[in-house]
Amino acid sequence: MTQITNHLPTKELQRLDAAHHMHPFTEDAALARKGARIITRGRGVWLTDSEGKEILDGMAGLWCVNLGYGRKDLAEVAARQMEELCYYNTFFQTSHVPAIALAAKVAELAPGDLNHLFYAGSGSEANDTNIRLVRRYWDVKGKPGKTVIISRKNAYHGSTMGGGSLGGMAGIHAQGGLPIPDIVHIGQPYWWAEGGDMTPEEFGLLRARELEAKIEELGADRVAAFIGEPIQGAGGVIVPPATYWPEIQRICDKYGILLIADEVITGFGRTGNWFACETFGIRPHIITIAKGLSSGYAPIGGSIICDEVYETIANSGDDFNHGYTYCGHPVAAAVALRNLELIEEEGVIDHVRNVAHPYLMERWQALADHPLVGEAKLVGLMGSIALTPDKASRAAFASEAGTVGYRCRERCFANNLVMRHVGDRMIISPPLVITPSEIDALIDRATRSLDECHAGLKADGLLKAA
Ligand code: PXG
Repeated sequence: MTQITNHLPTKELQRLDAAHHMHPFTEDAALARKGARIITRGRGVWLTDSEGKEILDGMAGLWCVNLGYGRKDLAEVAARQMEELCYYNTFFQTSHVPAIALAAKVAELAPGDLNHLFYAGSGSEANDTNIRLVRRYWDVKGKPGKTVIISRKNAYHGSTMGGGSLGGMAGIHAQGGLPIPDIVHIGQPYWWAEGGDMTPEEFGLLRARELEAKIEELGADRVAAFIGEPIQGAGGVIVPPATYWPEIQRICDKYGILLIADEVITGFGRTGNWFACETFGIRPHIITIAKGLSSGYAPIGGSIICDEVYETIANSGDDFNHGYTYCGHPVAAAVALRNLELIEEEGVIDHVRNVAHPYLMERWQALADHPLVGEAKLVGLMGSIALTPDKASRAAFASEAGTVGYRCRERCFANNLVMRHVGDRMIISPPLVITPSEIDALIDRATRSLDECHAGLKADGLLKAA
């Protein structure tokens, strides 16, 4: 068989990819006809593809490569750890230094009394763990009927049976019998699309109070927890109105419901603090982490657990019957620990707060003057713009949702910028180390793409409101 390397022609790589590699969240036959874009290299915020094009990665991979690509330091740590101890389990009364050191570091960085880390290999796995944790907690507390977890429509919490059930994505629920029992969904705090004539503040309260209504409807003796992303990521970088999280917190406190903050995207500096819970003043019992924990250099995730939940389960007199082969994988843990140290040593979070966010904010907000753009949102380095045919009424397009967003994303691809679309919202989440001149390149390419998209919509008669 031919050795498959970067040196094969793109067409041949695409043919082999289509023949043997089934892609996530993809209509594979359609992709096979088009051919996947093949990425061969990454340095800083830049990717190179198999055609030699230099692409600015406005998404940090998939919201994860926060330190940027090509860090020798992290490669060396991985190599060293593989030689020292490539793997050992943490199941049968054993532990190892990378798992111990990373857990201690995460506990130091996490707010409040979130002092205990249960490892997973990904965000989805960590959220599956969370389902087990909160149900086990209430069972040990003598309230086995408290099993329901309340989430939101258009939330994303992963793609395993548990994670996909917690999420509120209709497309995921439509395949494979999800959601699993005792997971229910309330409305999302998406003012732009759903807020009607209300102010954002009024709408934020309204949507938060759906939680109270749901708890009342089910009975507090049935509800174990509420889970939410501080900012919905995959749902379109939806920043909740300022009134939303304080009201959610009040309701969880009032009814004694556990609060899970899914910080798989927002954790480790994305919003300008170590955790978005600090940015929004949320006091969770559990935080889900993954992605930025290792800047995507190794697959690792976990649940950071508060003292009360941990101690209750730890002192139950029985095992917590849950775990994954790769819980605390030594190579992934060593890489993640070094990643967190680098974030500290290089002052990456200060860079986000004091340099990258203020500069990007100025340029991002100016995009709202573009004829195709309604609102422009940015928290830390997580941003979105709403595309609309009519800003004043916040109208949706007459075309099927996502048609315009997809066209805009195609223009971004052509202009060598990775900017995603979710429906007709464009989103960015660049590496946290992005510099002002790279931000200029991002905005210039985004503006060109918006201009071209706008001209194309005009030419094709698609600038119509629904
Ligand atoms: N929670 C949140 C908030 C996420 O964003 C997960 C859990 C699941 O993590 P894993 O590591 O199991 O993928 C995520 C993942 C997208 C997209 O289209 C977003 C994610 C994953 C794949 C695609 O934006 N987020």
